[in-house]
Amino acid sequence: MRLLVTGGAGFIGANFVHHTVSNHPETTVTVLDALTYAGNRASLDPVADRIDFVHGDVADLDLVDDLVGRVDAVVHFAAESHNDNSLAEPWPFVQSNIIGTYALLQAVRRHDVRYHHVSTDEVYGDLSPQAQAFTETTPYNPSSPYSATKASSDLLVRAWSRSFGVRATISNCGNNYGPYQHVEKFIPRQITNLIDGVRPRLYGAGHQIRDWIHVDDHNRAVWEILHRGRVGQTYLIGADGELDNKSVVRSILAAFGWDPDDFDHVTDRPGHDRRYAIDASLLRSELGWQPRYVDFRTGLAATIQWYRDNESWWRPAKADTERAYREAGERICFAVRD
Ligand code: NAD
Ligand code: TDX
Repeated sequence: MRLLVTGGAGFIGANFVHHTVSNHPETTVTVLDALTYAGNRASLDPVADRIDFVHGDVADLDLVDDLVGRVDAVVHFAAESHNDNSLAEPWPFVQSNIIGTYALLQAVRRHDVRYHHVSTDEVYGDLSPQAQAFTETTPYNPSSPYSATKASSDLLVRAWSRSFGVRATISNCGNNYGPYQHVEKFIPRQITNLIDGVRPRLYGAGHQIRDWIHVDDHNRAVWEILHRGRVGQTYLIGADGELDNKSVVRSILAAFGWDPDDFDHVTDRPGHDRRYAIDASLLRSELGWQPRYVDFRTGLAATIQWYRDNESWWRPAKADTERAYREAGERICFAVRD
């Protein structure tokens, strides 16, 4: 199979390319990536001689049409992915996430190419602590500009599948963790703070719940859906990994041998979603997928070790990222109500 992977220099896309090259050497991989601040060519260094890399924008209709015409399938990871950035400046999210998906859909439609769309559980909005987990039929209710653009892109895929017969599948996954994740994101931010001797930063009281999954488990599910999923179907990907943010920070502190209260509460995110939770029964029953990382602390320990071993990968982005948080108004709060 000839595969086009968009966003392959980002966190999940790079791990997907590594997985594909290692486990499915019969597949030829072309990566299309704009190398935004979130893309890092170095994430593909271990496989550089086994893939083709194209530096370009998924919203470039002509480029995308040309590349799609040369492959059998597309896996679309490329997106602006950080909620905090979407609150500060939404336009790149509209451009990359909506127009970029439109460009790909028009190309796969024209060339009759199989398409897998990588999306997020955030399209469903948030849940109260007692509510049932999201399923494939939960109504869309996005909260942030990021999740609204991802929801928009999912709806384009559904429409192109139904109206034009595009051979598409969609997956909506929870929060990923693992190697090669940008230091703006929650877990790598706290790990790299602690490596630098800086206290972790918890938004508000830290009661928000995320459904964590190791990136390798996510990518094995994407591979299964691409090859054995039903065309036109949406699959939720989750590993029963619900944890509140304070517990995650405390697990990271414990792994570094710090006191459980050695963190700072900082300004909360506006519109902060309370809880995400995924029911992945369909994926498990239909495709037989199961997570390998069932113990969060084991996956976290491996991730911490990766950041310790790969400082040259994350160090160049660290100072700018922390400066951006300060400039966006993040402040330490000394009184946060539980
Ligand atoms: P990331 O920000 O780490 O990487 C995104 C990549 O896309 C970068 O390499 C960037 O350069 C590239 N990119 C951005 N705009 C582009 C454009 N216009 N043209 C070409 N390339 C462009 O993101 P990630 O965390 O790896 O997320 C990948 C996908 O998975 C996204 O679609 C995201 O919505 C989805 N997702 C992420 C998570 C998570 O926890 N990180 C969870 C569920 C779903
Ligand atoms: O310093 C921090 N302190 C903190 O408490 C940061 C950066 C985050 N947080 C909180 C906010 C969230 O409740 O941690 C939680 C996770 O934050 P992020 O890593 O920014 O992820 P989130 O907003 O949940 O979205 C992620 O999962 C779904 C990805 O960034 C999205 O791309 C994906 O769709």
